[in-house]
Amino acid sequence: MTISAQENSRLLEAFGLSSDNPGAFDGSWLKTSGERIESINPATGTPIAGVTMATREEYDRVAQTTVEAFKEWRTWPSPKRGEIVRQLGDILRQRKDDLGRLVTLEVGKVLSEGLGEVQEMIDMADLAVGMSRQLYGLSMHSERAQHRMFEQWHPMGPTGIITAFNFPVAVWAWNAMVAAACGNSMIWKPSPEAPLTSLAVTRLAQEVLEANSAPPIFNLAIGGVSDVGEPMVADTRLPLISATGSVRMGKAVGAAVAARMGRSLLELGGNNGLVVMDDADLDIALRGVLFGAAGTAGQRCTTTRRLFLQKGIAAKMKEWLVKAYGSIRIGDPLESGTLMGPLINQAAVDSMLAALEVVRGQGGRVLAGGEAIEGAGYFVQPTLVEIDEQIPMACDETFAPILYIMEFDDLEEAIALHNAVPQGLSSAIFTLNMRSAERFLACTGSDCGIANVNIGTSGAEIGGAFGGEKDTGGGREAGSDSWKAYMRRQTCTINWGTELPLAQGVEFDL
Ligand code: UN1
Repeated sequence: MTISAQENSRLLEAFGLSSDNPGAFDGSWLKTSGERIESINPATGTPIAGVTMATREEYDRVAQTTVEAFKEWRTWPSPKRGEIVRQLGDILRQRKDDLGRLVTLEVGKVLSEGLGEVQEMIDMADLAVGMSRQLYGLSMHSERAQHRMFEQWHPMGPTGIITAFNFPVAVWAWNAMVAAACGNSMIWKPSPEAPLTSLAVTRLAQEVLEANSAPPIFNLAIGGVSDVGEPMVADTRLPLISATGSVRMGKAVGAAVAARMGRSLLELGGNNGLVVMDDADLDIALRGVLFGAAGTAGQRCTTTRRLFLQKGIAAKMKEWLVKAYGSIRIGDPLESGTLMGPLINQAAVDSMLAALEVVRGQGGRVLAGGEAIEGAGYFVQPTLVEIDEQIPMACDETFAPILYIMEFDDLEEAIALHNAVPQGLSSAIFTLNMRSAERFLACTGSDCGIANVNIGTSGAEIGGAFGGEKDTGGGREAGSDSWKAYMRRQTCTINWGTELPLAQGVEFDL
């Protein structure tokens, strides 16, 4: 029996899940009546458990409860809200091992990444607890005598959170921990590919809310596009929609939310490039490329998809990479020592193979990998493709472990190639030359939301703002001042004098 099969029932039990679960929560679990879906273990292709999704009416009920919960939650002092987030972080610490394993079981990322994802949730909780005491506004000097002027931040309102399968719980935490500290209630629409982890997390949140008699702010509606996705995006009761996923999805969400004057926070696809200069420390460059390109089986929005090699080191790096790609251990992601698990489903395998077909037609030469792996589960070989110019396929994000390799003469050429794609999430340069590093970070350098030196494109810490430009959608989540997206700003001017002077010296006297 594989480790996955043994873990299946133990993990379901650990989170109070059965083979058939309701797919909506609004303080209590709804008797959902939508379509039944199975969560499939991508390493075996076998079902883990089923979920009955929410209908449109059931979504509506969850949304109404979320609106009611907001009315109370916004009146809690922010540090008291932070205390709830702190307790959620504590429970995640206690349950890290099981939740990390469930992530691995359900989406196929290797165990150390499954655990890392839960650690990312814990880190977010810690950060948001601190934020709850630091939701600072500015004060400014008024031009009018005996006047005081300042900005303050209020909770934005009930928030819709749409997440993708590849970070099924961490991305919820980026949003939920901060949104809760800021005073928002929320509804989570997880990916139908990863319903069980969302149920497990919601159960942990339920424990914390109930223990504190807090209003139901962490709600859940698992459902398809027409029953949950579209009604949520069009819902004028939700002033903020935060969506993570494909560019295609984000363009539809962004347009629909803008049409009703809502605010959207979009974190969409990347097509992340990594530049290796002749003077780089090639040892760390190789490791950075391997984790960035093959880690998570190429299913991160930050995955390294394009590698630019300066001509002096190109042959050597290619040789090392081909060798390393041949020894990446692929297999059961719960087994220790595995470096690459499966893709999420058969459609992902098919789309990788179809993309490679097109790539070959566009002149790409496969240096390593290129095939699906026969047998149970959705395994593929990590793939290296050499290209002479940036072919159209290399401008698209194929959510699979395909790395395109290009050579360049000088840094100016590399930067031009790097920026010549529609997406703008993450980027990296490996160099020991300070001028090259700074050139890459200058405003005429990388056009991405994330730019690293001697670090790969993936694996960002939560302390910085996370997100990207162009087709990546422009949103910023997680650290820094990203909390501002979850609040509304109010500028206040107080006249404590006995006159009513007008700004800009305007006179209006009878
Ligand atoms: C994603 O793939 O949607 O920087 C997020 C990283 C992770 C987050 C990835 N911390 O790779």
